[in-house]
Amino acid sequence: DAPILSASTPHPPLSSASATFQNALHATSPRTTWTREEIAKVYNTPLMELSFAAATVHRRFHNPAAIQMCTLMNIKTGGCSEDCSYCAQSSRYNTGLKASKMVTVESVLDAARIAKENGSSRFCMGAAWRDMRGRKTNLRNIKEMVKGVRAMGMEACVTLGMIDAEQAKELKDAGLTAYNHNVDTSREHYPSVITTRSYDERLATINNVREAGINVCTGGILGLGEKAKDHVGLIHTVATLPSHPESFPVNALVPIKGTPLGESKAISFDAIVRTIATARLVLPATIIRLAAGRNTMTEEKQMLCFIAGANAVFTGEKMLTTACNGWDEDREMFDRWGLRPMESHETLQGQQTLKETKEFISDEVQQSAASAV
Ligand code: SAM
Ligand code: DTB
Ligand code: SF4
Ligand code: FES
Repeated sequence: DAPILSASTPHPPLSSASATFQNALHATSPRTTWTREEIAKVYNTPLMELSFAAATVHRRFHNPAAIQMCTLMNIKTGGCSEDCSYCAQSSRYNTGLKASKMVTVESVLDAARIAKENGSSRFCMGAAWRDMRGRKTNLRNIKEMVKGVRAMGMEACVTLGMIDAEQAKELKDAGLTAYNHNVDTSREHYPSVITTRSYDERLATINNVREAGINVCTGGILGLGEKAKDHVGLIHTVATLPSHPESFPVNALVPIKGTPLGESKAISFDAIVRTIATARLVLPATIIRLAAGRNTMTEEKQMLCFIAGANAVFTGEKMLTTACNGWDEDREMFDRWGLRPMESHETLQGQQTLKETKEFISDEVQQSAASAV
Protein backbone atom coordinates (compact mmCIF):
# COMPACT_ATOMS: atom_id res chain seq x y z
CA ASP A 1 0.00 0.00 0.00
CA ALA A 2 1.29 3.42 -0.93
CA PRO A 3 1.73 5.70 2.06
CA ILE A 4 -0.67 8.64 2.13
CA LEU A 5 2.25 11.03 2.59
CA SER A 6 5.68 10.09 1.30
CA ALA A 7 8.78 10.98 3.30
CA SER A 8 9.76 13.49 0.64
CA THR A 9 6.60 15.57 1.09
CA PRO A 10 6.49 16.50 4.76
CA HIS A 11 3.90 18.94 5.96
CA PRO A 12 5.35 22.46 6.00
CA PRO A 13 5.02 24.45 9.23
CA LEU A 14 1.64 26.16 9.50
CA SER A 15 1.54 29.04 7.06
CA SER A 16 -0.13 31.10 9.79
CA ALA A 17 2.93 30.74 12.04
CA SER A 18 4.52 34.13 12.64
CA ALA A 19 8.14 35.01 11.87
CA THR A 20 8.65 35.38 15.63
CA PHE A 21 7.48 31.81 16.13
CA GLN A 22 9.78 30.56 13.36
CA ASN A 23 12.72 32.39 14.94
CA ALA A 24 11.95 30.92 18.35
CA LEU A 25 11.89 27.46 16.78
CA HIS A 26 15.40 27.94 15.39
CA ALA A 27 16.94 29.56 18.48
CA THR A 28 20.40 28.33 19.39
CA SER A 29 20.96 30.49 22.46
CA PRO A 30 18.85 32.23 25.09
CA ARG A 31 18.11 35.93 24.50
CA THR A 32 16.88 38.59 26.94
CA THR A 33 15.50 41.07 24.39
CA TRP A 34 12.04 39.50 24.07
CA THR A 35 9.12 41.92 23.75
CA ARG A 36 5.66 41.19 25.10
CA GLU A 37 4.31 41.25 21.55
CA GLU A 38 6.77 38.59 20.45
CA ILE A 39 5.94 36.38 23.42
CA ALA A 40 2.21 36.87 22.77
CA LYS A 41 2.72 35.70 19.18
CA VAL A 42 4.40 32.53 20.38
CA TYR A 43 1.73 32.00 23.09
CA ASN A 44 -1.10 32.38 20.58
CA THR A 45 0.27 29.88 18.05
CA PRO A 46 -2.10 26.91 17.55
CA LEU A 47 -1.39 24.58 20.46
CA MET A 48 -0.39 21.51 18.46
CA GLU A 49 2.18 23.50 16.46
CA LEU A 50 3.37 25.30 19.60
CA SER A 51 3.89 22.04 21.50
CA PHE A 52 5.77 20.44 18.61
CA ALA A 53 8.08 23.46 18.32
CA ALA A 54 8.66 23.44 22.09
CA ALA A 55 9.52 19.75 21.97
CA THR A 56 11.97 20.43 19.12
CA VAL A 57 13.74 23.24 20.98
CA HIS A 58 13.70 21.15 24.15
CA ARG A 59 15.84 18.56 22.38
CA ARG A 60 18.37 21.18 21.32
CA PHE A 61 19.05 22.30 24.87
CA HIS A 62 18.16 19.34 27.11
CA ASN A 63 18.03 15.59 27.13
CA PRO A 64 14.26 14.98 26.79
CA ALA A 65 14.46 11.69 28.71
CA ALA A 66 15.81 13.30 31.87
CA ILE A 67 13.43 14.83 34.43
CA GLN A 68 14.91 16.39 37.55
CA MET A 69 13.43 15.00 40.76
CA CYS A 70 13.42 17.51 43.63
CA THR A 71 12.11 16.99 47.11
CA LEU A 72 10.65 19.79 49.18
CA MET A 73 10.69 20.22 52.93
CA ASN A 74 8.89 22.88 54.92
CA ILE A 75 11.50 23.95 57.46
CA LYS A 76 9.27 26.62 59.06
CA THR A 77 5.52 26.20 58.75
CA GLY A 78 2.85 28.91 58.86
CA GLY A 79 2.45 32.12 60.81
CA CYS A 80 3.64 34.26 57.87
CA SER A 81 2.92 38.00 58.00
CA GLU A 82 2.34 38.34 54.22
CA ASP A 83 -1.08 38.39 52.57
CA CYS A 84 -0.42 36.22 49.45
CA SER A 85 -4.04 35.38 48.69
CA TYR A 86 -3.29 31.79 47.62
CA CYS A 87 -1.22 30.71 50.61
CA ALA A 88 -2.07 28.27 53.39
CA GLN A 89 0.70 29.72 55.53
CA SER A 90 -0.39 33.36 55.79
CA SER A 91 -1.40 34.29 59.33
CA ARG A 92 -4.07 36.58 57.88
CA TYR A 93 -6.36 33.73 56.85
CA ASN A 94 -8.02 30.95 58.80
CA THR A 95 -6.73 27.92 56.96
CA GLY A 96 -6.58 25.55 59.92
CA LEU A 97 -2.79 25.21 59.58
CA LYS A 98 -0.85 25.12 62.83
CA ALA A 99 2.24 27.36 62.83
CA SER A 100 5.47 25.81 64.09
CA LYS A 101 9.06 26.79 64.83
CA MET A 102 11.96 26.05 62.53
CA VAL A 103 12.89 22.37 62.37
CA THR A 104 16.32 21.08 63.45
CA VAL A 105 19.34 20.66 61.17
CA GLU A 106 19.34 16.96 62.00
CA SER A 107 15.73 16.42 60.89
CA VAL A 108 16.48 18.16 57.58
CA LEU A 109 19.51 15.99 56.91
CA ASP A 110 17.52 12.83 57.74
CA ALA A 111 14.84 13.88 55.23
CA ALA A 112 17.46 14.77 52.60
CA ARG A 113 19.06 11.35 52.97
CA ILE A 114 15.71 9.65 52.35
CA ALA A 115 15.10 11.90 49.32
CA LYS A 116 18.49 10.96 47.88
CA GLU A 117 17.90 7.24 48.46
CA ASN A 118 14.68 7.65 46.49
CA GLY A 119 16.37 9.26 43.48
CA SER A 120 15.99 13.00 44.13
CA SER A 121 19.00 15.06 43.11
CA ARG A 122 17.85 18.37 44.59
CA PHE A 123 16.57 19.14 48.07
CA CYS A 124 14.51 22.35 48.42
CA MET A 125 13.80 23.89 51.80
CA GLY A 126 11.01 26.43 52.28
CA ALA A 127 10.27 28.78 55.17
CA ALA A 128 7.09 30.81 55.65
CA TRP A 129 8.76 34.16 56.14
CA ARG A 130 8.39 37.60 54.60
CA ASP A 131 12.15 38.14 54.80
CA MET A 132 15.30 37.26 56.73
CA ARG A 133 15.66 40.48 58.74
CA GLY A 134 16.69 39.79 62.34
CA ARG A 135 16.99 36.04 61.72
CA LYS A 136 20.72 35.56 62.30
CA THR A 137 20.38 32.32 64.27
CA ASN A 138 17.98 30.91 61.70
CA LEU A 139 20.39 31.80 58.90
CA ARG A 140 23.26 30.11 60.74
CA ASN A 141 21.21 26.90 61.00
CA ILE A 142 20.08 27.10 57.38
CA LYS A 143 23.71 27.37 56.29
CA GLU A 144 24.39 24.13 58.20
CA MET A 145 21.45 22.50 56.40
CA VAL A 146 22.80 23.66 53.04
CA LYS A 147 26.30 22.38 53.81
CA GLY A 148 24.91 19.02 54.96
CA VAL A 149 22.75 18.56 51.87
CA ARG A 150 25.65 19.50 49.58
CA ALA A 151 27.93 17.06 51.42
CA MET A 152 25.50 14.27 50.41
CA GLY A 153 26.11 15.17 46.77
CA MET A 154 22.70 16.75 46.25
CA GLU A 155 21.89 20.22 45.00
CA ALA A 156 20.52 22.47 47.74
CA CYS A 157 17.85 25.11 47.27
CA VAL A 158 16.01 27.38 49.69
CA THR A 159 13.05 29.75 49.58
CA LEU A 160 13.01 32.08 52.59
CA GLY A 161 11.24 35.21 51.35
CA MET A 162 13.17 38.40 50.63
CA ILE A 163 16.94 38.44 51.21
CA ASP A 164 19.54 41.19 50.92
CA ALA A 165 22.94 41.07 49.22
CA GLU A 166 24.80 40.12 52.41
CA GLN A 167 22.44 37.22 53.22
CA ALA A 168 22.71 36.00 49.63
CA LYS A 169 26.50 36.02 49.89
CA GLU A 170 26.40 34.04 53.13
CA LEU A 171 24.17 31.42 51.50
CA LYS A 172 26.47 31.25 48.49
CA ASP A 173 29.47 30.72 50.78
CA ALA A 174 27.60 27.84 52.44
CA GLY A 175 27.34 26.20 48.99
CA LEU A 176 23.72 26.98 48.08
CA THR A 177 22.88 25.88 44.53
CA ALA A 178 19.63 27.80 43.92
CA TYR A 179 17.27 30.28 45.55
CA ASN A 180 13.53 30.20 44.80
CA HIS A 181 11.61 33.47 44.82
CA ASN A 182 8.64 33.62 42.47
CA VAL A 183 7.30 36.73 40.79
CA ASP A 184 4.06 34.68 40.71
CA THR A 185 2.24 36.50 37.89
CA SER A 186 2.44 39.54 35.59
CA ARG A 187 3.30 42.97 37.02
CA GLU A 188 -0.29 44.13 36.25
CA HIS A 189 -2.08 41.26 37.95
CA TYR A 190 0.27 41.07 40.96
CA PRO A 191 -1.43 43.77 43.13
CA SER A 192 -4.71 41.83 43.07
CA VAL A 193 -2.90 38.83 44.60
CA ILE A 194 -0.40 40.31 47.10
CA THR A 195 -0.34 43.75 48.69
CA THR A 196 2.27 43.43 51.44
CA ARG A 197 5.34 43.39 49.19
CA SER A 198 5.80 44.83 45.75
CA TYR A 199 6.78 43.29 42.43
CA ASP A 200 9.95 45.41 42.47
CA GLU A 201 10.87 44.10 45.93
CA ARG A 202 10.62 40.59 44.49
CA LEU A 203 12.88 41.58 41.61
CA ALA A 204 15.38 43.12 44.05
CA THR A 205 15.71 39.79 45.89
CA ILE A 206 16.14 37.96 42.59
CA ASN A 207 18.89 40.42 41.69
CA ASN A 208 20.66 39.86 45.03
CA VAL A 209 20.56 36.12 44.44
CA ARG A 210 21.95 36.43 40.92
CA GLU A 211 24.68 38.89 41.97
CA ALA A 212 25.83 36.50 44.69
CA GLY A 213 26.34 33.82 42.02
CA ILE A 214 23.45 31.60 43.15
CA ASN A 215 21.17 30.06 40.50
CA VAL A 216 17.80 31.79 40.29
CA CYS A 217 14.56 29.79 40.46
CA THR A 218 11.63 32.08 39.70
CA GLY A 219 8.27 31.41 38.16
CA GLY A 220 4.59 31.71 38.84
CA ILE A 221 1.18 30.34 39.65
CA LEU A 222 -1.58 29.82 37.09
CA GLY A 223 -5.20 30.11 38.18
CA LEU A 224 -5.10 33.31 40.24
CA GLY A 225 -7.95 34.84 38.23
CA GLU A 226 -5.50 36.17 35.64
CA LYS A 227 -5.93 36.41 31.85
CA ALA A 228 -3.82 34.88 29.08
CA LYS A 229 -1.98 38.20 28.72
CA ASP A 230 -0.77 37.77 32.31
CA HIS A 231 0.84 34.44 31.40
CA VAL A 232 2.62 36.34 28.63
CA GLY A 233 3.54 39.08 31.16
CA LEU A 234 4.91 36.54 33.64
CA ILE A 235 7.16 34.96 31.01
CA HIS A 236 8.18 38.41 29.75
CA THR A 237 9.31 39.46 33.26
CA VAL A 238 11.69 36.54 33.67
CA ALA A 239 12.81 36.49 30.01
CA THR A 240 14.03 40.09 30.23
CA LEU A 241 16.02 39.77 33.46
CA PRO A 242 19.77 40.38 32.90
CA SER A 243 20.00 36.62 32.36
CA HIS A 244 17.31 33.96 32.25
CA PRO A 245 16.53 32.10 35.48
CA GLU A 246 18.07 28.62 35.59
CA SER A 247 14.72 27.39 36.77
CA PHE A 248 11.10 28.39 36.08
CA PRO A 249 8.46 26.73 38.26
CA VAL A 250 4.93 26.52 36.88
CA ASN A 251 2.48 26.07 39.75
CA ALA A 252 -1.23 25.45 39.21
CA LEU A 253 -3.14 27.01 42.09
CA VAL A 254 -4.04 24.52 44.81
CA PRO A 255 -7.10 26.25 46.27
CA ILE A 256 -6.76 26.46 50.05
CA LYS A 257 -9.99 26.82 52.08
CA GLY A 258 -10.01 30.01 54.10
CA THR A 259 -7.81 31.99 51.66
CA PRO A 260 -9.31 34.60 49.31
CA LEU A 261 -8.60 32.22 46.39
CA GLY A 262 -9.92 29.15 48.20
CA GLU A 263 -12.96 28.78 45.96
CA SER A 264 -11.20 29.50 42.65
CA LYS A 265 -12.04 27.57 39.51
CA ALA A 266 -9.19 25.38 38.23
CA ILE A 267 -7.08 26.80 35.40
CA SER A 268 -7.82 25.04 32.10
CA PHE A 269 -5.28 22.40 31.19
CA ASP A 270 -4.60 23.81 27.71
CA ALA A 271 -3.47 27.08 29.37
CA ILE A 272 -0.95 25.12 31.44
CA VAL A 273 0.47 23.38 28.35
CA ARG A 274 0.49 26.65 26.42
CA THR A 275 2.40 28.39 29.20
CA ILE A 276 4.95 25.59 29.50
CA ALA A 277 5.49 25.41 25.72
CA THR A 278 5.87 29.18 25.44
CA ALA A 279 8.31 29.23 28.35
CA ARG A 280 10.32 26.46 26.69
CA LEU A 281 10.63 28.45 23.45
CA VAL A 282 11.37 31.76 25.16
CA LEU A 283 13.66 30.35 27.89
CA PRO A 284 15.24 27.48 25.94
CA ALA A 285 17.99 26.57 28.41
CA THR A 286 15.95 26.95 31.61
CA ILE A 287 14.69 23.99 33.62
CA ILE A 288 10.89 24.20 33.71
CA ARG A 289 9.39 22.75 36.88
CA LEU A 290 5.93 21.26 36.91
CA ALA A 291 5.25 22.28 40.51
CA ALA A 292 2.09 22.65 42.65
CA GLY A 293 -1.08 21.04 41.35
CA ARG A 294 0.66 18.15 39.59
CA ASN A 295 -0.90 15.56 41.85
CA THR A 296 -4.37 16.35 40.52
CA MET A 297 -3.20 15.69 36.93
CA THR A 298 -3.59 12.33 35.27
CA GLU A 299 -0.44 10.65 33.99
CA GLU A 300 -1.40 11.55 30.41
CA LYS A 301 -1.70 15.22 31.29
CA GLN A 302 1.70 15.16 32.95
CA MET A 303 3.17 13.60 29.80
CA LEU A 304 1.80 16.42 27.67
CA CYS A 305 3.57 18.85 30.01
CA PHE A 306 6.85 16.93 29.63
CA ILE A 307 6.45 16.82 25.85
CA ALA A 308 5.88 20.60 25.86
CA GLY A 309 9.18 21.10 27.69
CA ALA A 310 8.70 20.67 31.44
CA ASN A 311 11.72 18.81 32.83
CA ALA A 312 11.56 18.85 36.61
CA VAL A 313 9.06 17.78 39.27
CA PHE A 314 8.69 17.91 43.02
CA THR A 315 8.35 14.41 44.34
CA GLY A 316 8.15 12.88 47.80
CA GLU A 317 5.88 12.85 50.79
CA LYS A 318 4.67 16.44 50.67
CA MET A 319 4.96 19.80 48.94
CA LEU A 320 5.02 22.51 51.68
CA THR A 321 1.56 22.05 53.15
CA THR A 322 -0.27 20.18 50.36
CA ALA A 323 -0.03 16.68 48.90
CA CYS A 324 2.70 15.64 46.48
CA ASN A 325 3.16 12.76 44.04
CA GLY A 326 5.30 10.11 45.71
CA TRP A 327 8.66 8.71 44.59
CA ASP A 328 7.32 5.24 43.83
CA GLU A 329 4.44 6.40 41.62
CA ASP A 330 6.79 8.81 39.81
CA ARG A 331 9.40 6.11 39.24
CA GLU A 332 6.75 3.78 37.81
CA MET A 333 5.37 6.54 35.60
CA PHE A 334 8.89 7.39 34.36
CA ASP A 335 9.48 3.70 33.51
CA ARG A 336 6.28 3.48 31.51
CA TRP A 337 7.18 6.52 29.38
CA GLY A 338 10.93 6.08 28.95
CA LEU A 339 11.91 8.88 31.29
CA ARG A 340 14.61 8.81 33.96
CA PRO A 341 15.68 11.00 36.87
CA MET A 342 18.15 13.71 35.83
CA GLU A 343 21.62 13.33 37.32
CA SER A 344 23.05 16.22 39.26
CA HIS A 345 25.83 16.85 36.70
CA GLU A 346 23.25 17.32 33.93
CA THR A 347 21.85 20.52 35.46
CA LEU A 348 23.26 24.00 35.33
CA GLN A 349 24.55 23.57 38.88
CA GLY A 350 27.26 26.06 39.77
CA GLN A 351 26.83 28.05 36.59
CA GLN A 352 26.47 31.76 37.13
CA THR A 353 24.74 32.61 33.88
CA LEU A 354 23.38 30.68 30.96
CA LYS A 355 26.02 32.07 28.59
CA GLU A 356 27.96 28.82 28.87
CA THR A 357 24.91 26.75 27.96
CA LYS A 358 26.54 25.42 24.80
CA GLU A 359 29.41 23.94 26.79
CA PHE A 360 26.96 22.39 29.24
CA ILE A 361 25.07 20.50 26.53
CA SER A 362 26.46 16.98 26.37
CA ASP A 363 27.62 15.39 23.12
CA GLU A 364 24.79 12.90 23.40
CA VAL A 365 22.22 15.69 23.49
CA GLN A 366 23.91 17.73 20.77
CA GLN A 367 23.82 14.73 18.46
CA SER A 368 20.16 14.01 19.14
CA ALA A 369 19.42 17.72 18.67
CA ALA A 370 21.21 17.75 15.31
CA SER A 371 19.08 14.90 14.06
CA ALA A 372 15.86 16.38 15.46
CA VAL A 373 15.94 19.62 13.46
N1 SAM B 1 7.67 32.53 51.91
C1 SAM B 1 8.47 32.35 50.78
C2 SAM B 1 8.04 33.18 49.62
O1 SAM B 1 6.88 33.49 49.47
O2 SAM B 1 8.90 33.54 48.81
C3 SAM B 1 8.65 30.92 50.34
C4 SAM B 1 7.52 29.93 50.32
S1 SAM B 1 6.22 30.15 49.16
C5 SAM B 1 5.07 28.99 49.78
C6 SAM B 1 6.81 29.50 47.61
C7 SAM B 1 5.90 29.58 46.41
O3 SAM B 1 4.95 28.53 46.44
C8 SAM B 1 5.06 30.82 46.24
O4 SAM B 1 5.76 31.87 45.70
C9 SAM B 1 3.99 30.34 45.30
O5 SAM B 1 4.36 30.56 43.96
C10 SAM B 1 3.88 28.85 45.58
N2 SAM B 1 2.61 28.54 46.24
C11 SAM B 1 2.28 28.80 47.53
N3 SAM B 1 1.02 28.40 47.81
C12 SAM B 1 0.53 27.87 46.66
C13 SAM B 1 -0.74 27.30 46.31
N4 SAM B 1 -1.75 27.23 47.16
N5 SAM B 1 -0.90 26.86 45.06
C14 SAM B 1 0.10 26.96 44.16
N6 SAM B 1 1.32 27.49 44.43
C15 SAM B 1 1.52 27.95 45.67
C1 DTB C 1 7.47 26.69 43.80
O1 DTB C 1 7.34 27.50 42.86
N1 DTB C 1 6.57 25.79 44.14
C2 DTB C 1 6.99 25.04 45.29
C3 DTB C 1 8.44 25.55 45.52
N2 DTB C 1 8.54 26.60 44.56
C4 DTB C 1 8.84 25.99 46.86
C5 DTB C 1 6.05 25.21 46.45
C6 DTB C 1 4.63 24.91 46.09
C7 DTB C 1 3.77 25.01 47.31
C8 DTB C 1 2.39 24.50 47.06
C9 DTB C 1 1.43 24.80 48.16
C10 DTB C 1 1.74 24.14 49.48
O2 DTB C 1 2.14 22.96 49.54
O3 DTB C 1 1.52 24.82 50.49
FE1 SF4 D 1 4.25 33.94 53.34
FE2 SF4 D 1 5.48 32.90 51.21
FE3 SF4 D 1 2.96 32.15 51.88
FE4 SF4 D 1 3.39 34.58 50.91
S1 SF4 D 1 3.73 32.62 49.81
S2 SF4 D 1 2.11 34.08 52.69
S3 SF4 D 1 5.38 35.07 51.78
S4 SF4 D 1 4.81 31.78 53.03
FE1 FES E 1 14.02 24.44 44.59
FE2 FES E 1 12.93 25.88 42.54
S1 FES E 1 12.15 25.48 44.49
S2 FES E 1 14.71 24.69 42.56
